[in-house]
Amino acid sequence: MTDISFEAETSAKAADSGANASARFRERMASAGTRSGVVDTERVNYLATKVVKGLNDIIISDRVSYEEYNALKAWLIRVGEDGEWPLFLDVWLEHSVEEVANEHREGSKGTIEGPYYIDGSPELPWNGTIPMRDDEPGTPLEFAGQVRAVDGTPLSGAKVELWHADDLGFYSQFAPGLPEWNLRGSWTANEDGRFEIHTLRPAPYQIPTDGACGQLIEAAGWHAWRPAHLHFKVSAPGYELITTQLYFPGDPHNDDDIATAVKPELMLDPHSAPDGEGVVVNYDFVLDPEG
Ligand code: MBD
Ligand code: FE
Repeated sequence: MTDISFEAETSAKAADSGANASARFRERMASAGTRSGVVDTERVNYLATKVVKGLNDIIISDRVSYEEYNALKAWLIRVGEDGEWPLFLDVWLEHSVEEVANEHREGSKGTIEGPYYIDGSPELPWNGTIPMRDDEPGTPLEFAGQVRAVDGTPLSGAKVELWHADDLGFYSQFAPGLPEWNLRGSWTANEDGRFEIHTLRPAPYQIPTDGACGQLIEAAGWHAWRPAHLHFKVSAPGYELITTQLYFPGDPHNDDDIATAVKPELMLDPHSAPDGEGVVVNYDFVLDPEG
């Protein structure tokens, strides 16, 4: 057994996590092809005009001063320096983009991806254990379920990707000192579309407080908390991939998630494990056909 030292992890700086999130996002956009992230001129003209006008309207109607304008300028510069554009956008805007994108779905509810997804996590059998350190702190969580189509067909071979923070609220590849794929894995559902995930129950999570986003939160008198959550991407050939998160009842931040990403359909119903060790929970994912 290795003794876990949290020293590296807890020395994590918002700017390091921000730099990682910015770099990972750029890589993904690059590998998604030349046209990804490109919007046609007419639409840019329409949307950018509307955004600029909206801000000008606020400045006039709320009589924004030079002090306030310069505070905003300084803050925006810092968001860039800290690499916190991914964090800022995903916390305060992505939920509306997700709402529009997933309105048509009849299957499981989606919610935001957030800034900490990494493609290509270790592939595990249908009932595998998530990669973790020998004495990874946390309560064991046995998460079982089935992937089905909206018509009820079990989706054999469906892929269930899970990523979550450790007990201190850090994500591997975004905080120092964590094994590369810690608490990240990809399960392949069995012939009946079933999977059994062995992991740990995540703890409530605070977004980095020492960077630009933390500065805004403090200046506005807000809080930095997200409720404890598990992130998923579930997919099968011929079906629309769903990105979602699941939550635990009773979390103090289920009703005031800073990222506005909680929905009633995403609440788990965990029970104590029969052997008294940890919790068990069941949740099925239902996918919409493509096209
Ligand atoms: C997270 O872990 C997260 O899920 C979101 C949406 C934003 C910041 C950190
Ligand atoms: Fe998260």
